[in-house]
Amino acid sequence: MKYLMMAMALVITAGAAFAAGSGDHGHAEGHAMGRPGTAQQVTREVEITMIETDGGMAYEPAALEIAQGETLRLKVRNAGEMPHEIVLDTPAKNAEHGALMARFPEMEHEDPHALRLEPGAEGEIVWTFETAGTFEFACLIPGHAEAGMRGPITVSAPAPAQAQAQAQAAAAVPAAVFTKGTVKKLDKAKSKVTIIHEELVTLDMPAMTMVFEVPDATIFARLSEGQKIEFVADRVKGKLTVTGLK
Ligand SMILES: [Cu+2]
Repeated sequence: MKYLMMAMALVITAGAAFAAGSGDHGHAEGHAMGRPGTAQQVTREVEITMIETDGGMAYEPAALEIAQGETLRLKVRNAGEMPHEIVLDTPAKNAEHGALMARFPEMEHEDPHALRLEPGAEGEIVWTFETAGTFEFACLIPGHAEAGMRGPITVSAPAPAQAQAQAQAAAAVPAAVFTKGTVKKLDKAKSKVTIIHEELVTLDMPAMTMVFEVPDATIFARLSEGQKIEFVADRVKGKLTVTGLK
């Protein structure tokens, strides 16, 4: 009885989530919920267990609360005796896929936001939740979501103070990165310098010999042909420019 009530509570919650999210058909490009994340981006790990009970099927935990921008590693384990899925999407998309699954029960999902696990199997999804809103995780095998395998994912936008702090951090000027090079040629008339340079890490450019603009006259005056230098290069108005010199 306890399990049945739990399953009913889940169905009611999922119903509310569906109402909130219906009408959202996602974007033409990319995914409405965000994008696949990388191991380096993971900010939090969450363990999810798929369970079968007397009264139905469920996920533990039954809901996910996420801060916008978080990258989660969802470690999912199927503790049941049947195969199960976990598909993260908008309620509308999951309903759409669920209807397809009813017509093609053999269909398996191969998306980065979905997993299908055999009994006892484990798997993981790494996902960056870029969009605030209500999404859901559900098993789209016919009948399973209805039996309780469906839960809301609430992605909350950061509070104003937090958003401001994030914006400030993003605007903070990174420390200048100096690159070693040798001045090959100076063009005084055009205020350009040819530098045999090492890898320009900030511009993601391999070591090569290249012409740079030098709009800063004081920097240009300190350059001479054959000189070994350490300089800062940047893209200014679409042109590769020397913006600093040690
Ligand atoms: Cu299932």
